[in-house]
Amino acid sequence: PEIPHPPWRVPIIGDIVGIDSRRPNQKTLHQFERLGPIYRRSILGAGDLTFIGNANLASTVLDEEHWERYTGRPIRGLRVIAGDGLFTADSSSDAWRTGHEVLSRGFTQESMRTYHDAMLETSMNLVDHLAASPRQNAVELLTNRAALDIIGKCGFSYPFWDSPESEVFSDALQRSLLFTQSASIPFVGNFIERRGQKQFSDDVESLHGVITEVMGNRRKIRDRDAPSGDLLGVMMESGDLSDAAMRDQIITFLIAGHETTGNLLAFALFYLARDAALVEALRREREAVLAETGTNRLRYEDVAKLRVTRAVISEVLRLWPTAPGFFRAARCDTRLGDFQFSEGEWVFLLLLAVHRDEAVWGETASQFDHKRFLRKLPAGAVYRPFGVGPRACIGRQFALHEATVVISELSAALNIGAGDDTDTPVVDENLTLRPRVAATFERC
Ligand code: MNH
Repeated sequence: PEIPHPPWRVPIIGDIVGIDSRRPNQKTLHQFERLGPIYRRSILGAGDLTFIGNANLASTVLDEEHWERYTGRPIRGLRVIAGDGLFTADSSSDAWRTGHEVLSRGFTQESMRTYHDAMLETSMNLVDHLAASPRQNAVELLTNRAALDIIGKCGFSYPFWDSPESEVFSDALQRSLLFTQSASIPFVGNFIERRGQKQFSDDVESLHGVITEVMGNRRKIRDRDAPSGDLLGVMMESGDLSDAAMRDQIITFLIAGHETTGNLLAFALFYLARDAALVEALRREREAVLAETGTNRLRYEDVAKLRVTRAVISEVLRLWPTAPGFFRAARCDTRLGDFQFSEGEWVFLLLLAVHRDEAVWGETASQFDHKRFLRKLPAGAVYRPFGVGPRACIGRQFALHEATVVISELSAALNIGAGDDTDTPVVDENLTLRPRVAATFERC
């Protein structure tokens, strides 16, 4: 059988009708509704793009024996920015093997412990900023700033919060990720690429300028009080990475550690703003944990006990996986559902759809309900917001600890109100999913 394709195939050029270059992943989610859980666009000059969107097909391609991570076109596009950093390097390269081995040392329990206080401190900063004006129209900008500050401080001893580099970095990153996404879209992407090239080069230069600043700063403080267990510390001490390789890794971690978590926090605030009882539950849970210690400051080991807070975060990442999907390629000739794939053929697994599979999660699959994560997950669930396998997210524990700390601090300190009356956020895309969140905050 032939894999379904969207209607209105154009002679010679192929399946270009209905591509949404601004919100490609949300468009794909809707395509599955009419085309079924697998469909393909065949486009002149771009080849075949195959999308999969249910749990059953996902579990097939997540089997590492027959399928492997594939460096898709948007990822290759990122190499101009992130070189051979951990995210963009091919699995078979020395850059990936060395990078993975060295940087893993920055994510041990021991290192995670040393990051905790910086996460708390930034959370308090975020509370102050949210409470500073009665209404915030772009909460996502502040949560992204907080996430950049946290990865900057924990990874590289570089606090971004009050630094002018913060805005430079965020703006340049936001635009260049959008460019990378749009330019990698078949057909329309070629026009976008030509139009945006100059701005993109400028942005890449700004990003690299910030990295020079971060490295210079770290070298200065190195002799005084270098926290040797942080990401830059483990890279410098290993002696295995050239300066160029370190730059690639720094920019990779500032990017990977910033947008995904910052957007997750904004999504969480969207739902908390609409459920005062849930906020109350988070406060009670926190008070119970703190009562055992007799202080009002969360310690590292307290965070794992915040089960409801953690369930909120898990549910946000189910409904809105901020990294909305990833690529897999066939290692050999193999079957996927009813279809035959040859070695090297690839698919894009849309987590955004897989996480909403009604056959697994029931008919309320598209609604927010954190209680799902207080029970055993349903049979057949494929829940992989951080990927899986050797190329899974190296920052998973970091992100979950961070998000739990931030959400716990915010919900304890602030009453949160919705800034509009929608029950679904408007979500922009720039490789990650980014909600527009308006909300009101007051200290309680
Ligand atoms: Mn993260 C890879 C999701 C936070 C650093 N990350 C991935 C992948 C997913 C992902 C999915 C695999 C993508 C693929 O297979 O192509 N990451 C997330 C999400 C969050 C997140 C949803 C937050 C929420 N990631 C972080 C943080 C850091 C980080 C925080 C750093 C501190 N992630 C990475 C790196 C990779 C990665 C580095 C690439 C790992 C590799 O390929 O070896």
